[in-house]
Amino acid sequence: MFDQSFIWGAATASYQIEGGAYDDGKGLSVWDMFTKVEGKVYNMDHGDVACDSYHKLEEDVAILKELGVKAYRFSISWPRVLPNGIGEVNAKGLDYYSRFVDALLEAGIEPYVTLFHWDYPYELYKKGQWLNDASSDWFAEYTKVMVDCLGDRVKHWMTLNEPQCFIGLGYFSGVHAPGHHYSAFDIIRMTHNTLLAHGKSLKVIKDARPEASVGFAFVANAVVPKSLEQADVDAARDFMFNRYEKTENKDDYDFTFDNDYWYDPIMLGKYPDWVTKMYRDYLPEEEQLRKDFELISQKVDFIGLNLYQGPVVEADGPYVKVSKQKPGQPFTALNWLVSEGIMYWGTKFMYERYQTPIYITENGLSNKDWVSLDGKVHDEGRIDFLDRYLRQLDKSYQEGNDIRGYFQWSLLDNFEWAEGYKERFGLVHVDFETGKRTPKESYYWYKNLIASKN
Ligand code: GCO
Repeated sequence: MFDQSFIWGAATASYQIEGGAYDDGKGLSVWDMFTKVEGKVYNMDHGDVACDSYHKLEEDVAILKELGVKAYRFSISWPRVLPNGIGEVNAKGLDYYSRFVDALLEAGIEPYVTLFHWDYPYELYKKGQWLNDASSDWFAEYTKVMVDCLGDRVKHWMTLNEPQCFIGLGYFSGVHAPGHHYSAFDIIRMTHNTLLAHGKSLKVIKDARPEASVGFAFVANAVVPKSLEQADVDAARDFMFNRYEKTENKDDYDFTFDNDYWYDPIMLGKYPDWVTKMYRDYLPEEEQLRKDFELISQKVDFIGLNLYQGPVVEADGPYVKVSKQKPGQPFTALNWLVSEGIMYWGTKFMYERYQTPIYITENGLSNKDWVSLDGKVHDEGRIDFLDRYLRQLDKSYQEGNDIRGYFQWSLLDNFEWAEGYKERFGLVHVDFETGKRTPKESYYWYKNLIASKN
Protein backbone atom coordinates (compact mmCIF):
# COMPACT_ATOMS: atom_id res chain seq x y z
CA MET A 1 0.00 0.00 0.00
CA PHE A 2 0.98 3.65 -0.44
CA ASP A 3 3.84 4.43 1.90
CA GLN A 4 4.20 7.29 4.33
CA SER A 5 5.85 9.71 1.95
CA PHE A 6 2.79 9.65 -0.32
CA ILE A 7 1.09 13.06 -0.45
CA TRP A 8 -2.62 12.96 0.32
CA GLY A 9 -4.43 16.09 -0.71
CA ALA A 10 -7.55 17.80 -1.93
CA ALA A 11 -8.03 20.34 -4.71
CA THR A 12 -10.10 23.35 -5.71
CA ALA A 13 -9.88 26.28 -8.13
CA SER A 14 -10.33 30.00 -7.57
CA TYR A 15 -13.36 30.81 -9.72
CA GLN A 16 -15.19 27.71 -8.52
CA ILE A 17 -14.99 28.52 -4.81
CA GLU A 18 -13.83 32.05 -4.03
CA GLY A 19 -16.69 34.39 -4.80
CA GLY A 20 -15.74 37.95 -3.90
CA ALA A 21 -15.89 38.57 -7.64
CA TYR A 22 -15.99 42.35 -7.27
CA ASP A 23 -14.22 42.73 -3.95
CA ASP A 24 -11.08 44.62 -3.00
CA GLY A 25 -10.11 45.75 -6.49
CA LYS A 26 -10.31 42.42 -8.31
CA GLY A 27 -10.48 42.74 -12.11
CA LEU A 28 -12.95 40.85 -14.26
CA SER A 29 -12.28 37.44 -15.72
CA VAL A 30 -13.78 35.84 -18.82
CA TRP A 31 -15.87 33.66 -16.49
CA ASP A 32 -17.31 36.73 -14.76
CA MET A 33 -18.51 37.86 -18.19
CA PHE A 34 -19.54 34.51 -19.68
CA THR A 35 -21.76 33.53 -16.76
CA LYS A 36 -23.89 36.63 -17.31
CA VAL A 37 -24.75 35.68 -20.89
CA GLU A 38 -28.06 33.91 -21.18
CA GLY A 39 -27.99 30.27 -22.17
CA LYS A 40 -24.35 29.62 -21.38
CA VAL A 41 -24.44 28.18 -17.87
CA TYR A 42 -27.05 25.94 -16.29
CA ASN A 43 -29.65 28.04 -14.46
CA MET A 44 -27.54 31.14 -15.17
CA ASP A 45 -25.49 30.23 -12.11
CA HIS A 46 -22.29 32.23 -11.63
CA GLY A 47 -19.30 32.50 -9.32
CA ASP A 48 -20.02 35.91 -7.80
CA VAL A 49 -20.35 34.29 -4.38
CA ALA A 50 -19.76 30.56 -4.97
CA CYS A 51 -18.54 28.98 -1.70
CA ASP A 52 -17.53 32.44 -0.52
CA SER A 53 -14.10 31.07 0.29
CA TYR A 54 -12.66 34.55 -0.19
CA HIS A 55 -14.37 35.42 3.09
CA LYS A 56 -14.09 32.04 4.79
CA LEU A 57 -10.37 31.55 4.85
CA GLU A 58 -10.13 30.29 8.43
CA GLU A 59 -13.11 28.00 8.08
CA ASP A 60 -11.75 26.31 4.96
CA VAL A 61 -8.32 25.83 6.47
CA ALA A 62 -9.92 24.31 9.58
CA ILE A 63 -11.84 21.84 7.38
CA LEU A 64 -8.61 20.88 5.64
CA LYS A 65 -6.77 20.47 8.90
CA GLU A 66 -9.48 18.27 10.34
CA LEU A 67 -9.38 16.16 7.17
CA GLY A 68 -5.71 15.53 7.79
CA VAL A 69 -4.46 16.23 4.27
CA LYS A 70 -0.77 16.92 3.86
CA ALA A 71 -1.33 19.19 0.89
CA TYR A 72 -3.92 21.47 -0.69
CA ARG A 73 -4.05 22.31 -4.35
CA PHE A 74 -5.73 25.65 -5.08
CA SER A 75 -5.43 28.25 -7.79
CA ILE A 76 -4.78 31.96 -7.92
CA SER A 77 -7.24 34.25 -9.63
CA TRP A 78 -5.01 36.14 -12.07
CA PRO A 79 -7.29 39.20 -12.28
CA ARG A 80 -7.54 39.35 -8.49
CA VAL A 81 -3.83 40.10 -8.26
CA LEU A 82 -3.43 41.90 -11.60
CA PRO A 83 -6.79 43.52 -12.40
CA ASN A 84 -5.69 44.28 -15.97
CA GLY A 85 -3.75 41.05 -16.36
CA ILE A 86 -0.49 42.99 -16.58
CA GLY A 87 0.79 46.21 -15.06
CA GLU A 88 -0.77 47.48 -11.88
CA VAL A 89 -0.70 45.00 -8.98
CA ASN A 90 -3.62 44.73 -6.55
CA ALA A 91 -2.02 44.58 -3.11
CA LYS A 92 -5.24 43.41 -1.42
CA GLY A 93 -5.54 40.47 -3.80
CA LEU A 94 -1.96 39.44 -3.17
CA ASP A 95 -2.46 39.83 0.55
CA TYR A 96 -5.36 37.38 0.48
CA TYR A 97 -3.20 34.62 -1.04
CA SER A 98 -0.34 35.44 1.25
CA ARG A 99 -2.55 35.11 4.32
CA PHE A 100 -4.03 31.94 2.94
CA VAL A 101 -0.61 30.34 2.43
CA ASP A 102 0.41 31.34 5.95
CA ALA A 103 -2.74 29.80 7.38
CA LEU A 104 -2.13 26.55 5.50
CA LEU A 105 1.46 26.29 6.66
CA GLU A 106 0.40 27.08 10.17
CA ALA A 107 -2.01 24.13 9.94
CA GLY A 108 0.79 21.88 8.66
CA ILE A 109 -0.57 21.76 5.09
CA GLU A 110 1.70 22.15 2.09
CA PRO A 111 0.34 24.58 -0.55
CA TYR A 112 0.35 23.33 -4.17
CA VAL A 113 -0.41 26.41 -6.24
CA THR A 114 -1.98 26.37 -9.70
CA LEU A 115 -1.25 29.64 -11.44
CA PHE A 116 -3.99 29.45 -14.01
CA HIS A 117 -7.25 27.56 -13.66
CA TRP A 118 -9.30 29.30 -16.37
CA ASP A 119 -10.31 32.68 -14.90
CA TYR A 120 -8.49 34.62 -17.59
CA PRO A 121 -8.29 38.42 -17.16
CA TYR A 122 -10.97 40.06 -19.28
CA GLU A 123 -8.67 42.99 -20.07
CA LEU A 124 -6.23 40.61 -21.76
CA TYR A 125 -9.06 38.85 -23.50
CA LYS A 126 -9.81 42.18 -25.16
CA LYS A 127 -6.19 42.34 -26.29
CA GLY A 128 -6.50 39.04 -28.14
CA GLN A 129 -5.82 36.55 -25.31
CA TRP A 130 -3.83 33.47 -26.37
CA LEU A 131 -3.93 34.52 -30.01
CA ASN A 132 -1.77 37.51 -29.21
CA ASP A 133 1.88 36.51 -29.52
CA ALA A 134 2.64 38.58 -26.41
CA SER A 135 0.35 36.35 -24.32
CA SER A 136 3.15 34.14 -23.05
CA ASP A 137 5.00 37.21 -21.77
CA TRP A 138 1.85 38.36 -19.98
CA PHE A 139 1.70 35.04 -18.20
CA ALA A 140 5.39 35.24 -17.32
CA GLU A 141 4.85 38.70 -15.83
CA TYR A 142 1.98 37.41 -13.72
CA THR A 143 4.07 34.42 -12.63
CA LYS A 144 6.85 36.76 -11.49
CA VAL A 145 4.41 38.69 -9.31
CA MET A 146 3.24 35.48 -7.67
CA VAL A 147 6.68 34.00 -7.15
CA ASP A 148 7.95 37.24 -5.64
CA CYS A 149 5.01 37.19 -3.26
CA LEU A 150 4.74 33.50 -2.32
CA GLY A 151 8.00 31.89 -3.44
CA ASP A 152 9.54 32.03 0.02
CA ARG A 153 6.77 29.73 1.28
CA VAL A 154 5.29 27.87 -1.69
CA LYS A 155 7.47 25.00 -2.93
CA HIS A 156 5.14 23.37 -5.45
CA TRP A 157 3.74 25.10 -8.52
CA MET A 158 1.56 24.14 -11.44
CA THR A 159 1.62 26.52 -14.36
CA LEU A 160 -1.57 25.68 -16.27
CA ASN A 161 -4.63 23.61 -15.52
CA GLU A 162 -6.14 21.69 -18.42
CA PRO A 163 -5.40 23.73 -21.54
CA GLN A 164 -7.49 21.05 -23.25
CA CYS A 165 -10.48 22.75 -21.65
CA PHE A 166 -9.64 26.43 -21.62
CA ILE A 167 -8.51 26.24 -25.26
CA GLY A 168 -10.65 23.33 -26.53
CA LEU A 169 -13.87 24.08 -24.68
CA GLY A 170 -13.28 27.82 -24.51
CA TYR A 171 -12.30 28.51 -28.12
CA PHE A 172 -13.18 25.47 -30.22
CA SER A 173 -16.42 23.88 -29.04
CA GLY A 174 -17.35 27.09 -27.23
CA VAL A 175 -19.14 25.56 -24.25
CA HIS A 176 -16.84 27.27 -21.74
CA ALA A 177 -15.78 30.89 -21.41
CA PRO A 178 -15.21 32.86 -23.49
CA GLY A 179 -17.37 30.69 -25.74
CA HIS A 180 -15.84 30.91 -29.21
CA HIS A 181 -15.70 28.68 -32.25
CA TYR A 182 -12.32 29.49 -33.69
CA SER A 183 -10.78 27.61 -36.60
CA ALA A 184 -8.37 24.73 -36.08
CA PHE A 185 -5.61 27.04 -37.39
CA ASP A 186 -6.25 29.56 -34.66
CA ILE A 187 -6.34 26.76 -32.12
CA ILE A 188 -2.89 25.63 -33.24
CA ARG A 189 -1.55 29.13 -32.80
CA MET A 190 -3.15 29.50 -29.37
CA THR A 191 -1.82 26.14 -28.30
CA HIS A 192 1.67 27.21 -29.23
CA ASN A 193 1.35 30.41 -27.20
CA THR A 194 -0.12 28.47 -24.30
CA LEU A 195 2.78 26.02 -24.27
CA LEU A 196 5.19 28.90 -24.50
CA ALA A 197 3.45 30.52 -21.55
CA HIS A 198 4.01 27.34 -19.55
CA GLY A 199 7.70 27.34 -20.51
CA LYS A 200 8.30 30.99 -19.69
CA SER A 201 6.43 30.66 -16.42
CA LEU A 202 8.49 27.63 -15.39
CA LYS A 203 11.67 29.56 -16.17
CA VAL A 204 10.55 32.54 -14.09
CA ILE A 205 9.88 30.26 -11.11
CA LYS A 206 13.14 28.34 -11.47
CA ASP A 207 15.22 31.50 -11.94
CA ALA A 208 13.82 32.91 -8.71
CA ARG A 209 13.60 29.65 -6.76
CA PRO A 210 15.79 26.90 -8.21
CA GLU A 211 14.65 24.53 -5.46
CA ALA A 212 10.95 24.87 -6.34
CA SER A 213 9.13 21.91 -7.81
CA VAL A 214 7.25 22.89 -10.98
CA GLY A 215 4.81 21.02 -13.17
CA PHE A 216 1.42 21.33 -14.79
CA ALA A 217 -2.03 19.76 -14.39
CA PHE A 218 -3.50 18.46 -17.63
CA VAL A 219 -6.45 16.29 -18.53
CA ALA A 220 -5.16 12.75 -18.85
CA ASN A 221 -7.21 11.07 -21.51
CA ALA A 222 -6.77 7.52 -20.33
CA VAL A 223 -8.38 4.27 -21.39
CA VAL A 224 -8.58 0.66 -20.32
CA PRO A 225 -7.61 -2.18 -22.68
CA LYS A 226 -10.42 -4.63 -23.33
CA SER A 227 -8.22 -7.60 -22.44
CA LEU A 228 -4.66 -8.32 -21.42
CA GLU A 229 -3.89 -9.55 -24.96
CA GLN A 230 -0.89 -7.66 -26.32
CA ALA A 231 -2.93 -6.28 -29.22
CA ASP A 232 -5.50 -4.70 -26.89
CA VAL A 233 -2.86 -3.31 -24.56
CA ASP A 234 -1.10 -1.77 -27.57
CA ALA A 235 -4.42 -0.42 -28.81
CA ALA A 236 -4.97 1.28 -25.45
CA ARG A 237 -1.50 2.83 -25.56
CA ASP A 238 -2.05 3.93 -29.15
CA PHE A 239 -5.35 5.50 -28.22
CA MET A 240 -3.62 7.47 -25.49
CA PHE A 241 -0.72 8.79 -27.57
CA ASN A 242 -1.48 8.25 -31.23
CA ARG A 243 -5.20 8.63 -31.45
CA TYR A 244 -5.11 10.66 -34.67
CA GLU A 245 -3.23 8.07 -36.74
CA LYS A 246 -5.23 5.24 -35.21
CA THR A 247 -8.65 6.71 -35.88
CA GLU A 248 -10.18 5.47 -39.10
CA ASN A 249 -12.81 8.11 -39.68
CA LYS A 250 -11.28 11.57 -39.31
CA ASP A 251 -14.33 13.60 -40.29
CA ASP A 252 -14.85 16.21 -37.58
CA TYR A 253 -11.76 15.01 -35.75
CA ASP A 254 -11.34 17.09 -32.59
CA PHE A 255 -7.69 17.01 -31.54
CA THR A 256 -8.00 19.45 -28.64
CA PHE A 257 -7.98 16.68 -26.03
CA ASP A 258 -5.27 14.46 -27.53
CA ASN A 259 -2.54 13.62 -25.04
CA ASP A 260 0.34 13.65 -27.53
CA TYR A 261 -0.78 17.06 -28.76
CA TRP A 262 -0.38 18.63 -25.30
CA TYR A 263 2.15 16.49 -23.44
CA ASP A 264 4.67 15.67 -26.18
CA PRO A 265 5.76 19.28 -26.84
CA ILE A 266 6.66 19.75 -23.17
CA MET A 267 7.88 16.25 -22.39
CA LEU A 268 9.46 15.23 -25.71
CA GLY A 269 10.18 18.63 -27.25
CA LYS A 270 8.09 18.21 -30.39
CA TYR A 271 4.62 18.30 -31.83
CA PRO A 272 3.15 15.05 -33.09
CA ASP A 273 3.98 14.47 -36.78
CA TRP A 274 0.43 14.99 -37.94
CA VAL A 275 0.44 18.48 -36.44
CA THR A 276 3.65 19.55 -38.15
CA LYS A 277 2.48 18.05 -41.44
CA MET A 278 -0.94 19.67 -41.47
CA TYR A 279 -0.40 22.92 -39.65
CA ARG A 280 3.23 23.86 -40.38
CA ASP A 281 2.22 27.28 -41.75
CA TYR A 282 0.45 28.20 -38.55
CA LEU A 283 3.47 27.58 -36.37
CA PRO A 284 6.47 29.93 -36.12
CA GLU A 285 9.34 29.68 -38.64
CA GLU A 286 11.87 26.89 -38.15
CA GLU A 287 14.48 28.91 -36.24
CA GLN A 288 11.91 30.51 -33.96
CA LEU A 289 10.24 27.18 -33.38
CA ARG A 290 13.53 25.66 -32.27
CA LYS A 291 14.05 28.50 -29.79
CA ASP A 292 10.48 28.21 -28.56
CA PHE A 293 10.93 24.52 -27.91
CA GLU A 294 13.93 25.22 -25.71
CA LEU A 295 11.53 27.05 -23.43
CA ILE A 296 8.55 24.74 -23.87
CA SER A 297 10.44 21.55 -23.16
CA GLN A 298 12.46 22.57 -20.13
CA LYS A 299 12.44 19.78 -17.60
CA VAL A 300 9.40 19.67 -15.35
CA ASP A 301 9.63 18.16 -11.88
CA PHE A 302 6.31 16.36 -12.19
CA ILE A 303 3.32 15.91 -14.41
CA GLY A 304 -0.11 16.41 -12.90
CA LEU A 305 -2.82 14.13 -14.23
CA ASN A 306 -6.49 14.96 -13.90
CA LEU A 307 -8.16 11.57 -14.21
CA TYR A 308 -11.90 11.02 -14.18
CA GLN A 309 -13.10 8.57 -16.77
CA GLY A 310 -12.11 6.66 -19.87
CA PRO A 311 -13.57 4.07 -22.20
CA VAL A 312 -12.50 0.50 -22.88
CA VAL A 313 -10.63 0.11 -26.17
CA GLU A 314 -9.62 -2.82 -28.30
CA ALA A 315 -7.47 -3.54 -31.31
CA ASP A 316 -9.15 -3.20 -34.70
CA GLY A 317 -6.68 -4.05 -37.46
CA PRO A 318 -4.54 -0.95 -38.07
CA TYR A 319 -6.96 1.10 -36.02
CA VAL A 320 -8.28 1.31 -32.51
CA LYS A 321 -11.87 0.70 -31.57
CA VAL A 322 -13.71 2.12 -28.61
CA SER A 323 -15.86 -0.64 -27.12
CA LYS A 324 -19.60 -0.26 -26.94
CA GLN A 325 -21.15 0.48 -23.58
CA LYS A 326 -22.36 -2.49 -21.64
CA PRO A 327 -26.02 -2.43 -20.64
CA GLY A 328 -26.40 -1.04 -17.16
CA GLN A 329 -22.85 0.25 -16.94
CA PRO A 330 -22.36 2.54 -13.92
CA PHE A 331 -22.20 6.31 -14.48
CA THR A 332 -21.77 9.23 -12.10
CA ALA A 333 -24.33 12.04 -11.74
CA LEU A 334 -22.63 13.87 -14.61
CA ASN A 335 -22.92 10.73 -16.75
CA TRP A 336 -19.23 10.05 -16.58
CA LEU A 337 -18.26 6.42 -16.74
CA VAL A 338 -17.14 4.75 -13.52
CA SER A 339 -13.91 3.39 -14.93
CA GLU A 340 -11.35 2.85 -12.20
CA GLY A 341 -9.00 0.95 -14.53
CA ILE A 342 -7.76 4.27 -15.92
CA MET A 343 -5.92 4.89 -12.65
CA TYR A 344 -3.77 1.85 -13.28
CA TRP A 345 -3.40 2.02 -17.06
CA GLY A 346 -3.30 5.81 -17.31
CA THR A 347 -0.47 6.23 -14.81
CA LYS A 348 1.38 3.21 -16.17
CA PHE A 349 1.32 4.43 -19.78
CA MET A 350 2.13 8.00 -18.79
CA TYR A 351 5.11 6.92 -16.74
CA GLU A 352 6.30 4.54 -19.41
CA ARG A 353 6.30 7.31 -22.01
CA TYR A 354 7.56 10.30 -20.01
CA GLN A 355 9.54 8.80 -17.11
CA THR A 356 8.62 11.73 -14.90
CA PRO A 357 7.11 11.71 -11.40
CA ILE A 358 3.33 11.86 -11.41
CA TYR A 359 0.78 13.47 -9.17
CA ILE A 360 -2.90 12.78 -9.57
CA THR A 361 -3.89 16.43 -9.44
CA GLU A 362 -7.63 15.70 -9.71
CA ASN A 363 -9.91 12.70 -9.33
CA GLY A 364 -13.44 12.46 -8.03
CA LEU A 365 -17.05 12.50 -9.10
CA SER A 366 -20.28 14.40 -9.09
CA ASN A 367 -22.87 12.64 -6.96
CA LYS A 368 -26.51 13.43 -6.14
CA ASP A 369 -25.87 14.52 -2.56
CA TRP A 370 -28.08 16.31 -0.07
CA VAL A 371 -28.19 16.81 3.67
CA SER A 372 -30.48 14.14 5.11
CA LEU A 373 -32.95 14.60 7.96
CA ASP A 374 -30.31 13.26 10.32
CA GLY A 375 -28.04 16.14 9.31
CA LYS A 376 -25.57 13.88 7.50
CA VAL A 377 -24.71 13.50 3.84
CA HIS A 378 -24.79 9.80 2.95
CA ASP A 379 -22.65 9.70 -0.16
CA GLU A 380 -21.83 5.98 -0.26
CA GLY A 381 -21.39 6.25 -4.02
CA ARG A 382 -18.44 8.59 -3.58
CA ILE A 383 -16.81 6.32 -1.01
CA ASP A 384 -17.08 3.33 -3.30
CA PHE A 385 -15.83 5.34 -6.29
CA LEU A 386 -12.76 6.64 -4.44
CA ASP A 387 -12.04 3.23 -2.97
CA ARG A 388 -12.11 1.64 -6.43
CA TYR A 389 -10.00 4.32 -8.06
CA LEU A 390 -7.43 4.38 -5.26
CA ARG A 391 -7.00 0.59 -5.31
CA GLN A 392 -6.13 0.79 -9.00
CA LEU A 393 -3.77 3.66 -8.36
CA ASP A 394 -2.10 1.66 -5.64
CA LYS A 395 -1.62 -1.24 -8.03
CA SER A 396 0.27 1.04 -10.40
CA TYR A 397 2.22 2.53 -7.50
CA GLN A 398 3.21 -0.94 -6.28
CA GLU A 399 4.50 -1.79 -9.72
CA GLY A 400 7.00 1.04 -9.39
CA ASN A 401 5.42 3.82 -11.43
CA ASP A 402 6.64 6.96 -9.71
CA ILE A 403 3.41 8.39 -8.28
CA ARG A 404 3.98 10.99 -5.61
CA GLY A 405 0.56 12.07 -4.49
CA TYR A 406 -3.20 12.24 -4.96
CA PHE A 407 -5.45 15.28 -4.84
CA GLN A 408 -9.12 14.51 -4.46
CA TRP A 409 -11.39 16.74 -6.53
CA SER A 410 -12.85 18.46 -4.70
CA LEU A 411 -12.68 19.67 -1.11
CA LEU A 412 -15.99 21.54 -1.47
CA ASP A 413 -19.07 21.34 -3.64
CA ASN A 414 -18.49 24.24 -6.00
CA PHE A 415 -19.32 26.04 -9.25
CA GLU A 416 -18.99 23.33 -11.89
CA TRP A 417 -18.48 25.61 -14.92
CA ALA A 418 -21.22 25.23 -17.55
CA GLU A 419 -23.10 22.93 -15.15
CA GLY A 420 -23.34 25.60 -12.47
CA TYR A 421 -24.16 24.37 -8.97
CA LYS A 422 -26.11 21.36 -10.22
CA GLU A 423 -23.11 19.06 -9.86
CA ARG A 424 -21.67 18.29 -6.45
CA PHE A 425 -18.05 17.14 -6.48
CA GLY A 426 -17.18 17.91 -2.86
CA LEU A 427 -16.12 15.91 0.17
CA VAL A 428 -17.91 18.73 1.94
CA HIS A 429 -21.47 19.72 1.11
CA VAL A 430 -22.05 23.44 0.60
CA ASP A 431 -25.43 25.09 0.97
CA PHE A 432 -25.18 27.81 -1.67
CA GLU A 433 -27.86 29.93 -0.03
CA THR A 434 -26.20 30.13 3.36
CA GLY A 435 -22.62 29.07 2.67
CA LYS A 436 -22.92 26.38 5.34
CA ARG A 437 -20.40 23.54 5.03
CA THR A 438 -21.35 19.99 6.02
CA PRO A 439 -18.69 17.30 5.74
CA LYS A 440 -20.08 14.28 3.91
CA GLU A 441 -19.58 10.65 4.93
CA SER A 442 -16.86 10.47 2.27
CA TYR A 443 -14.96 13.22 4.08
CA TYR A 444 -14.72 11.00 7.16
CA TRP A 445 -13.86 7.99 5.03
CA TYR A 446 -11.02 9.90 3.37
CA LYS A 447 -9.89 11.25 6.75
CA ASN A 448 -9.65 7.70 8.12
CA LEU A 449 -7.84 6.50 5.04
CA ILE A 450 -5.24 9.25 5.33
CA ALA A 451 -4.85 8.65 9.08
CA SER A 452 -4.35 4.92 8.49
CA LYS A 453 -1.46 5.62 6.09
CA ASN A 454 0.49 7.91 8.37
C1 GCO B 1 -10.65 20.31 -14.16
C2 GCO B 1 -11.64 21.16 -13.94
C3 GCO B 1 -12.29 21.15 -12.61
C4 GCO B 1 -13.63 20.53 -12.69
C5 GCO B 1 -13.52 19.07 -12.46
C6 GCO B 1 -14.82 18.35 -12.61
O1 GCO B 1 -9.51 20.76 -13.87
O2 GCO B 1 -10.97 19.26 -14.67
O3 GCO B 1 -10.84 22.20 -13.97
O4 GCO B 1 -12.33 22.48 -12.36
O5 GCO B 1 -14.45 21.06 -11.75
O6 GCO B 1 -12.67 18.51 -13.39
O7 GCO B 1 -15.31 18.52 -13.89
